[in-house]
Amino acid sequence: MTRHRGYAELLHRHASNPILTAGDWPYPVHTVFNPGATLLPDGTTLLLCRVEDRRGHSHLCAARSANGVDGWVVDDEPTMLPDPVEYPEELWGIEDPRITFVEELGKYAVAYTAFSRGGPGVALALTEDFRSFQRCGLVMQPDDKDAALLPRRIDGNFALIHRPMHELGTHIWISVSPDLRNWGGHRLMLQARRGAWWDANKVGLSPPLIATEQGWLMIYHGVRHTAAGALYRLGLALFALDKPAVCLARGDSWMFGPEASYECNGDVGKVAFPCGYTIGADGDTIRIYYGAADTCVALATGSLRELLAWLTRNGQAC
Ligand code: BMA
Repeated sequence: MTRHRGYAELLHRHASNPILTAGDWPYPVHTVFNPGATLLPDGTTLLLCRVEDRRGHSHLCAARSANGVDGWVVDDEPTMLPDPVEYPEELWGIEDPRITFVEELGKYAVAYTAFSRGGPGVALALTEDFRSFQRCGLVMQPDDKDAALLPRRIDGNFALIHRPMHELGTHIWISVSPDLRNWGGHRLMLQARRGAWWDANKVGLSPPLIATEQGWLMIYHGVRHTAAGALYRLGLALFALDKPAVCLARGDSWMFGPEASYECNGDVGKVAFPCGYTIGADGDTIRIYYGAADTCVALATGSLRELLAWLTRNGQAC
């Protein structure tokens, strides 16, 4: 394991970062960032990227690659456009997709932020092929974002992780539904800390939870507000497999933060914001796809075993 300023370096930036930029797009776009990710059955890596135009509105566009690093084939036109006529919550765009394959449905569930006149809320859509999408509509009202579905039911219900905003603190919640449309059983899952902590006041889920033998591994972002602006960094927490609202461990420090020039310079500097990952055939290598500075897409690679071991060393029961 390499070290940086004495700290273990868990995620390794790919040498060809950023791996996707607006210049790779076949039509005019301003920025490309915060992609959801999945491996298709033939091994192709699919990224569903957030694409922002010069109005400031976002839509989603798919990029596919055989090796997950280069040779990306980007859809010729937007893959999923906001549909504010049928879905008024999408008036100002759709953002930050997180993809979960739900075996029971034989479909991918895409949880995304719908930017409505009332603020950002959580919407859900289902797809089999990332070409046509069946919308479930707004499932969490504003202000709420950073959502992803779990891949299977827990105690008979689907479970959605999301992040409602509140002046008392912006924490991560989990809610359940029998049908993906009616949601309840809301429970606080991970609280923002207070005071000087790197993850004080505002946390949010980053990519969807990762199933491991030890529990659901969560990569979450903590937002630190400084005089120079916000700093988006990543930490780890672990939750019980059969009771995902129960936190088993939480890391004290962040384990990845913006440092490279493409993470520090862009529309919103000092942001590393992953919405997706893929796991290699060895069951251990994790590729994390993240938006850098709200401008481009970058890739960092790590080992699930090392992430879990770090959490054991640097975490505490929560
Ligand atoms: C969050 C989200 C992300 C964005 C980040 C940094 O609140 O809106 O889409 O990448 O802020 O600007």
